[in-house]
Amino acid sequence: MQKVEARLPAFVGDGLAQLRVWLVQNGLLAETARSGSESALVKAAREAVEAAQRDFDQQVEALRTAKEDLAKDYGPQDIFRALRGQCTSTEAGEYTYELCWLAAATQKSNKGHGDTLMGTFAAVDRALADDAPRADGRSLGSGPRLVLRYENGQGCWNGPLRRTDVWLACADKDELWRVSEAEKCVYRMEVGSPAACEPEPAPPDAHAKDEL
Ligand code: MAN
Repeated sequence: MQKVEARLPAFVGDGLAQLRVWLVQNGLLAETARSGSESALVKAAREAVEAAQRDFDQQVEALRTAKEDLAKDYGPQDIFRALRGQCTSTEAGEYTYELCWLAAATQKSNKGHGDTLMGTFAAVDRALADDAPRADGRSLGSGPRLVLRYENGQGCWNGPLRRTDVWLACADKDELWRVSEAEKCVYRMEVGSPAACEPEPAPPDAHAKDEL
């Protein structure tokens, strides 16, 4: 007799459920159908279909997440992709301010009053800075700078949703230099980061994504 293993088909997904169908079909597993109840073969087949559907749904979800990630703006030459998920913070008076790259900006009370969302990452922008140089080097200086826009933060009492502009300057390490609130609930973070030292981006190439 031919060895059973030699005839086994290759199963994908939930191999166990498919193996049971195959065993029943090949007379190796009893199909004990009671009247009115689902036969073993039908049950195994249904379970195999359900398992394959679950696999398929997971793949579709993984594809959706990957596509969403590809469509996200990680800045010129994708410089912020590697920083995603990392945070930097600074203490200032009654608050500690935290910037999480491409995620959230948060104002944390040092007096135990809880956290306030200052905005979540929305876009990479560019704007002109015109700041005086500082002795410690922690200045945006003047010229075009990358600005990360964080929007839709916690509602301001009697006002709009909080939002934060994160101005970037080239520096040796990621450091949140200072935070100001010139207009109520509109914050400005000045941040030094090696990510801002990248050379000027090449003009957008319409075909770049197609070639991936
Ligand atoms: C809190 C902080 C401040 C903000 C006020 C607005 O005190 O988030 O930054 O100006 O709320 O009421």
